[in-house]
Amino acid sequence: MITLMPLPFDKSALEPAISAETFEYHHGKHHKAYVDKTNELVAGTDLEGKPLEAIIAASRGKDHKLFNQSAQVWNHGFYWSSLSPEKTRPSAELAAAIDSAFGSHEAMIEKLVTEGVGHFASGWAWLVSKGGSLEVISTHDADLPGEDAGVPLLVLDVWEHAYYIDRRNDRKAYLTAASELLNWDFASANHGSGERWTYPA
Ligand code: MN3
Repeated sequence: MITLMPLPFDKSALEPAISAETFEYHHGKHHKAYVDKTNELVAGTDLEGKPLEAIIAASRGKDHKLFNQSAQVWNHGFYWSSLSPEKTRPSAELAAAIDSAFGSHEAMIEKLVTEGVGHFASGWAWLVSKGGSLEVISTHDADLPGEDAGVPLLVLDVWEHAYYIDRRNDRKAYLTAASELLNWDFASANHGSGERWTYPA
């Protein structure tokens, strides 16, 4: 069984940037629905009981319905982990990589927000570590960076359900506020390990 990963903070911990009501829907309804649907789709198949990453890998490019649901489970777990009410800073190694790739921390944040604002329709804006450097990329709908796209360090959800309650159609206001809540301890751990985060079993 794939489980609904608990939020790593209280649902009101990121107010006013992201409201408790947004998390009630986004985690309690949207994320939960992706979990329930994934379990429903793998029930009775040889993917039942397999780790989420195995389900995503097996369905990518083959079973769109299962890929979309299972990838969304992973993406949301990664997104909750990418946010923090604490003031965090990149590790020295990650800070150096950010300066080298983007010029400054502020320029990297601007690139991430711009990528999210410019992304057409639903998707995700990612900071990834690829081939010894860092990149900002976006993916459509439920898609997540494949093995050839590097190791994800952080993500921001740019689906409307991430911000419509708080910001209506103002995606930029949401992304700007969320960019100040990024969990740099999480990003630094992903950067340091060089391994892809795994969804909690
Ligand atoms: Mn979402």
